[in-house]
Amino acid sequence: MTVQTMNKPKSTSSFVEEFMAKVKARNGWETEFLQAAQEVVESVALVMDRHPEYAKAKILDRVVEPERVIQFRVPWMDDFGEVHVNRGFRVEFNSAIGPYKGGLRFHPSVNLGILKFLGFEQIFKNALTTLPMGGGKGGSDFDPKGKSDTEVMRFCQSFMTELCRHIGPNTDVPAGDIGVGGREIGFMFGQYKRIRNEFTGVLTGKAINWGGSLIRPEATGYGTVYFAEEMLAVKGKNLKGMTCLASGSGNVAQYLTEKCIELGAKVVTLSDSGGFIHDPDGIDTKKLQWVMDLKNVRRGRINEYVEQFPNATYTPVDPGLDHNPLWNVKADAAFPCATQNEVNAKDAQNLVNNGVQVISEGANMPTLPEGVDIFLDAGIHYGLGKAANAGGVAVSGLEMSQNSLRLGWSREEVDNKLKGIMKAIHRQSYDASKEYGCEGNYVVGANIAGFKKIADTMMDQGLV
Ligand code: NDP
Ligand code: 2IT
Repeated sequence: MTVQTMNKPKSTSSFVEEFMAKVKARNGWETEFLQAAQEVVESVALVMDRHPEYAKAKILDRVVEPERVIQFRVPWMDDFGEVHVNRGFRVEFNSAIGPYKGGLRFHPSVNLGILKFLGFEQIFKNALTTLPMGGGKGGSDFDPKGKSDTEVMRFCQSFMTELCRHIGPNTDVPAGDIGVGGREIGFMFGQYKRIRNEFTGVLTGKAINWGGSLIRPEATGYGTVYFAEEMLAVKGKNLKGMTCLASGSGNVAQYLTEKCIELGAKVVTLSDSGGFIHDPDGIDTKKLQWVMDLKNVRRGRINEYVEQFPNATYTPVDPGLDHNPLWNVKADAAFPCATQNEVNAKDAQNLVNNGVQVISEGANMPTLPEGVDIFLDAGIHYGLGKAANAGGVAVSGLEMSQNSLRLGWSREEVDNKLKGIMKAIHRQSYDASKEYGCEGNYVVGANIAGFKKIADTMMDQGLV
């Protein structure tokens, strides 16, 4: 972020430049990681000014360096007897406040730079949840699309055969992310249990019959909506009656839509990597049920929506465009729920020009830095992913607690805890933004609140 505006910190830009030059020299090719690091370093520069003891202990230098990175070969055989070789990773980034915790992503785009950005974000996100979880992320460049259940099972078993040496309920507890849902968690849990001969809460996002938590599938989407409600409440507003845009049509987008419907808001778009649908009548409960069946059971594509509901339109992705027309649909609220860097400066400007009031990010780092600047300059409520989508990992933390207690809480109990956590994340972020002179700037607030918890803990624990 380069523009200095009223609600942004007047930080010592030379500190940021010098520090980031060192990070770039070591990680030059990891563009997403550098993007994530730049945002945090800019946000916490003022904290470093006020806390010379952090600089002396090289807290920031240590925070940008993962504690451990594991990379491994994942060989598997398809249904036709052909051998494939994928790459598996686990980035164990920071264990200051608890066991490494974070999802696994299976997508052909996965590489170390992407997993380092996700693991880095996870450190601060998890710190904000108020629960004792460190930060980690993993995954593979395996593409589950078009694979049979047996192929996915063989892949998951091969992946876990190596990963199981490195994880454990008190060490590192993975969960789902893009391309990893209940089916994959089941296959991986089965293999872990078989090899290690232990039934433990080593993964979260498990099914309810074997140690899962109620509300975990819903948690990220619900939490993202709760965060939007918290931001709006500051100005005495709420989502009721608002027209909303969502991208993606996976786990996060589906339950986000469900919660919007419940709160009287109207979601009019969903997407996948092929394009987006626009349903001006709104996606109601029945239509959402159809989408869930399409995506989770039949594993189909979102363009099928318009055959079923002909009032809607489908717009395929046009790689020649400099913007995504999804974000140019007029709306009051927008929820990016697909992937990183899906909202560029033009998209952000289109949203603002169309009068959007609130953005709450279900995805991790979906908005490019120039887009973030546009939202902040426009003074709209902008909830960055590491605060807004923390409900998913928060309920994963509650799943770990239930596993340790060997009991399960009711839907209401977990949902109430989730609401309380989202409120707490909002409060901490808001208060930190105010304390550092940028009231209402959740980027600065969330990064500072998360970072301070990690930094103070690392100070307590000595040079490790
Ligand atoms: P899913 O795999 O369930 O769904 C992902 C959705 O995003 C699909 O509709 C997919 O379309 C679309 N998508 C994925 N990659 C791309 C891409 N490169 N370009 C365009 N569209 C894409 O994943 P989730 O819903 O779990 O995750 C969505 C986002 O939310 C991710 O950023 C994830 O990191 C984040 N998140 C997830 C949490 C969770 O608990 N699951 C928690 C916190 C954040 P297609 O099918 O065509 O690939
Ligand atoms: O990005 C995320 O926070 C997740 N994918 C969820 C991680 C978790 O451990 O539940």
